[in-house]
Amino acid sequence: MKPPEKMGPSEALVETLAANGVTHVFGIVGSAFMDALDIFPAAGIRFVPVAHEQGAIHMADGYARASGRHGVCIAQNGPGVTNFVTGVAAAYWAHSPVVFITPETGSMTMGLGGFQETEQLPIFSRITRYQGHVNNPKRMAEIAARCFDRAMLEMGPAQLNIPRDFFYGEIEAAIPEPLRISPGAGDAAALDRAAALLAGASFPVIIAGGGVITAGAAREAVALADLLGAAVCNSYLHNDSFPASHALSAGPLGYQGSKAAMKLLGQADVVLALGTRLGPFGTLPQHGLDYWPTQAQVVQVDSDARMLGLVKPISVGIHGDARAAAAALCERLRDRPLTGAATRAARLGRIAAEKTAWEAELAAWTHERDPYSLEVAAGSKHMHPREMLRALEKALPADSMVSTDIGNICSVANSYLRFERPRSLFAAMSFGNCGYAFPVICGAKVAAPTRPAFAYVGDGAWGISFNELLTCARERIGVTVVLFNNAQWGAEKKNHVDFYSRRYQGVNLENPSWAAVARAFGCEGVTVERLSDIEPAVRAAARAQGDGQTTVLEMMVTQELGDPFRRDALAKPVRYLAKYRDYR
Ligand SMILES: Cc1ncc(C[n+]2csc(CCOP(=O)(O)OP(=O)(O)O)c2C)c(N)n1
Ligand SMILES: [Mg+2]
Repeated sequence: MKPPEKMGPSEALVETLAANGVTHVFGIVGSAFMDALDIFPAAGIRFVPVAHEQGAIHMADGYARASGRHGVCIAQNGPGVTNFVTGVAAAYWAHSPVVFITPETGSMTMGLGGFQETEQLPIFSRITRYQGHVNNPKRMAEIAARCFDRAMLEMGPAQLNIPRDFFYGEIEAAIPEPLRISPGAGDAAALDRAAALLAGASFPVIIAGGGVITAGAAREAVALADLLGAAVCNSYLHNDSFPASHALSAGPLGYQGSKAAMKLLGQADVVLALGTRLGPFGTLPQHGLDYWPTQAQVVQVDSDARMLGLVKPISVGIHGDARAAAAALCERLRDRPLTGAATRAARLGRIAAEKTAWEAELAAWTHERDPYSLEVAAGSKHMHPREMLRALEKALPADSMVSTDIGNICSVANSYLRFERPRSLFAAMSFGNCGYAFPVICGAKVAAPTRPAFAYVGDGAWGISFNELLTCARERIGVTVVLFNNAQWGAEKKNHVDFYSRRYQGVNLENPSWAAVARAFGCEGVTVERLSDIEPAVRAAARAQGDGQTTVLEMMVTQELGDPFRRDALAKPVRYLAKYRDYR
């Protein structure tokens, strides 16, 4: 660390950002932090002005997920900061190392009910990994640096809260070196026990989770799978945790996931859950398959010790980094006799057969077959969502990044999203907020400007998020929005169909021409009516990204709906009062 020198607190903050490699900060300008903003350019930091602070925090999230570096955003105290809330919660559950800077009412008026005053720490207390409060301007660099360290250490959002008068003054400060600490491979005895279980397995299966992505463990996961001859399932919405073209890749578990993956997991006698918390939603029965192998021995590796054994019972818990742990397991297994070796050929045959069967089923599954879907699709000229998603999958350029929103069609897309490398899929994770995908892909594109970038968004969720088209046009961020226009909040309508005798409330949408709206914003907008138009439209939109041009591809699809999100969480209505008798 360099010796302390005289500087202003704004300089201490900006120097700390620079020391952590920050080159982009998303936000909306505000008087509270103008003294620091003023010197961003001199520190090599581009301020990316957005349309809404929720967009800024989602962009920081997408930036972090695409790059593996910190995503950073800033907002005006009070309303600017409260606009961050949903995005912070989303980043928390996406395990995204974002640092969000929250200037606060001045220290001399706090508590007096002045302008734009609210207590900014309690609001975020349950959705952050760390909250740093600058309680004295002399501590600006120290506390800012700690936010950056903790966001990486715990893979989640850190808040940097700064009373706005603390940007001014004269201090002596030293800028701390970033601390990057890895938990390592984990306890040696636990690794030994895990290796023994895996060596004795006759049908080992690996679940590759988000930890494989954040730890950069792709190569180690492949090596371990090859060594064991184990099928590899992606944990829910982490379809980029293992290369899809690999012979051992079985596809994603969870909602609208791969039947091959679920059937193979169902046969496992030993499961290695590598870098996954085995979240409750991602392990629910799907396609009528209750696939979790309750008799299997489970080895779980997670860098957050609190996740070990939390959701599913485990035999061995390893508190470690997915990459280091996978490498340590490879080392222990390399020259060891493996029970599964005798049946390796049969197992590989089984894996190939399950995948072929699932592919054939998917190819034939061109539309939904429930009575509601058949009815609404019968008279429609629009595309079936599944056929449209298949055509999209084929049209996506190599090395594309895709973000997905929360909605019925986005969820069905899970079966049609395959990736060869990590940091390619940015789904709205467990927080599940509609409006996530578009700003997130904008942030990802800023981080990885040469990669083709696509956001899959339903028309309802689009209404929440399309304001960031302004940012795309103003800042020349070129992404492609694939907008599913089915004129409904489909995922929720599905519940009306299944549980509420089709008594629709607030689910039908009257849309403008979204393609025309995009053009009015200074972006490109194209209405896509036919399957054969998808590939040329995707190609043209991807090319335009290179010129900083954003395109909205408005896909006209039928109103049919895939299996619901939460069959587990709903029940047929029961009414007791005469007044509500008909509502059953
Ligand atoms: C911010 C937010 N509000 C409401 C919901 C509840 N919700 C979940 S899915 C959904 C419908 C999504 O509709 P759309 O985006 O049109 O996609 P579709 O289901 O039609 O494919 C809603 C309203 C949510 N998840 N997030
Ligand atoms: Mg919709």
